[in-house]
Amino acid sequence: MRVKHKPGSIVVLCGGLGGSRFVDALRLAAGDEQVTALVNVGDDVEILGLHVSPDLDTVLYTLAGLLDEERGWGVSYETYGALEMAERLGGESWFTLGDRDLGLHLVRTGLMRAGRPLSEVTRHLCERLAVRVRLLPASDDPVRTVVETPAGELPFQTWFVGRGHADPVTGLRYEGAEAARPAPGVVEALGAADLVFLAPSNPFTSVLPILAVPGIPEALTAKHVVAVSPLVGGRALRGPLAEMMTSLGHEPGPRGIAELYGDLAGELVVDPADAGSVPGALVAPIVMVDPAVREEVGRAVLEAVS
Ligand code: FO1
Repeated sequence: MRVKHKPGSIVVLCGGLGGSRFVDALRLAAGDEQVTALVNVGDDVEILGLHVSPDLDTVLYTLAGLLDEERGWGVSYETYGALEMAERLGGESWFTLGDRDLGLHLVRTGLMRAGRPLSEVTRHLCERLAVRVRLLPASDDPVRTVVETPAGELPFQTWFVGRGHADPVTGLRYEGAEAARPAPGVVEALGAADLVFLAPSNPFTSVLPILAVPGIPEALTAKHVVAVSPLVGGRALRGPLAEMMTSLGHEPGPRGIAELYGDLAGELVVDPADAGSVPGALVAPIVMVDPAVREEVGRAVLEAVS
């Protein structure tokens, strides 16, 4: 069942698994053509000479029905022959790239080396995988999240995957953001949006790196912006967000999320488990691990905000 009051166009600022599932929920409820995903590139990394865009790929694989849902990244039914060979030959193997996933990185990197920007390459990949939701990287310019820890500054994937996010986070910065420009279509999509969501993604590593690109926050002023809490019952469904909030001096719960986004979001949606935690917050079920409940979640969130 589709939503009764279908909003015009919806833009979702997102990254990671929570963001991908939310984009999936919204497009199931409102229709693929209504939804644009504005995706974080701060997690991007070069591995074995290939450009890897984990957040774009998680959204792409989720919408194409290819995601390894259990693991939350990469392609299901993967094999690892290429990585095993690379390791044997002394190549990088700390970042697990499966054979099918590598196929995508080879194509993306080839097109980028031929001079095509990430946004154009992403459009090509969507077309080939029959993904009709519009996927836009926040920027075609490099923006890289750097994590400050007691062990020093670490590139995001070194901190997250290489060191298992064990180092406490004392700060973050988004390298390159100041000089980055929004990718083509980003400002226009936000300008045309009837509704903008800050997805239930990690704010520090997924949403704020998007908002660090000059021109993007400005395009949000006077828009109906709704944040969806990435915490349920004080915990992230996955990942180190609650620990990060604590080490960065924020309350690890929906109230901390509301304070963090401040005036940027006019409304906050929280799960029924957190009803009453933030005065005025809208309540809708936001746990959407199971693909079978996503349409219902998308519908409930859209009903709550319209
Ligand atoms: N996460 C891991 O914990 N270990 C990995 O080896 C790993 C490989 C990987 C390869 C491709 C990809 O698209 C994502 C991958 N991820 C891996 C997930 C990724 O590091 C994070 O989920 C995101 O960057 C955080 O949103």
